[in-house]
Amino acid sequence: MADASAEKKLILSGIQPTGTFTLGNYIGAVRNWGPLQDEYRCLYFIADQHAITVKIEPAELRKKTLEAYAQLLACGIDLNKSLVFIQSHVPTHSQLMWVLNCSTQFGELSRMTQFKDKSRKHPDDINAGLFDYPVLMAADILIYQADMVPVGVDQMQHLELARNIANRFNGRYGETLKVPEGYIPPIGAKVMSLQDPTKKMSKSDTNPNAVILILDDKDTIIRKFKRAVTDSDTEIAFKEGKDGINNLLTIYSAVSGKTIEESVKEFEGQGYGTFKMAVGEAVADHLAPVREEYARLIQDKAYLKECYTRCAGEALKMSYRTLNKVYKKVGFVPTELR
Ligand code: ATP
Ligand code: LTN
Repeated sequence: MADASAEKKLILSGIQPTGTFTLGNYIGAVRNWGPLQDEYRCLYFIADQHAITVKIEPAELRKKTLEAYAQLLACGIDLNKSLVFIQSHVPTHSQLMWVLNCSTQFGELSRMTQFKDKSRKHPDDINAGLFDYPVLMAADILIYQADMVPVGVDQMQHLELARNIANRFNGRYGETLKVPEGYIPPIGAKVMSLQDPTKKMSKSDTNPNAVILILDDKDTIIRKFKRAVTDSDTEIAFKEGKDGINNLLTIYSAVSGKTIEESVKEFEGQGYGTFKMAVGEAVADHLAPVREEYARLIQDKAYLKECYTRCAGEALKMSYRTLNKVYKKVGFVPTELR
């Protein structure tokens, strides 16, 4: 990690290893993480502990965790500048979580949209982890005294909760935890499903045509865009009621670096077919280097291990500063063991 980092503000974010990253994860979150590395001190991690709140086979979780780690690096995160680690390798997150649980109300957790959605999706397994998920997320953030958390719009409610927990803890025990800010990208904070553009594009969607994966090949990407659900109109415009076209314009603008207005102008008077093809081409070309870099990295398990081990060691050291402070504030008897 770069030295002058002591004065730099700290950025932290995580992603669950629940599958190959989607274009939504990429545009809404991960691709923004790389460019932040020069200005901020950055910590990114694979949230494997969050991933077990829904059923996942152990062998699959192990495999997906390593794949997610390699995908993060392939998306432009540089280990000379940032720490990238696996959540379960840094036990202090869950230690802090216990304390924070006691500053969190049952009522506020009951109101979390993601909890309600996931409970509806998995009615046979509404486990306590699913309910408590946002408190672990708060601990992930607060344990490093993070200044800013870059996430997609769907995570803002959890971030707001983390801020409330920090404020409540500080109110009760005195200034201890930094209250973090969210960082939402200007374009693409919520990329929608290609099959139902009123729903967010999600890794765990069971319809493969709804989701572009960052490792999809060019033909697959173009095929999925060709099938994207739009509307019965013919105008390429960014307007209320045109969810499918709005989503495609957002995606196109995000990968081409153009504004929505510039994109609308570019396709003025053209048919949906041509437009969809152009979006598919632009996305495939944009993702090609990520795919190549991933293919190289995933072969080198020894390198990946060296990276996640070193980074977790550094993260653990950093996190103890907050954990020790918190333990002292709440009145736990000090020990030489940490
Ligand atoms: P799952 O389907 O397993 O819940 P997910 O696709 O929602 O997964 P997460 O691991 O929960 O992905 O999210 C990782 C990051 O990607 C978060 O910052 C989240 O806000 C962002 N993100 C997820 N989906 C989208 C989307 N469709 N558009 C923009 N950002 C997104
Ligand atoms: N809950 C997030 C993943 C996540 C996270 C975090 C994001 C876990 N811990 C801390 C930001 C900061 C999600 O589902 N996207």
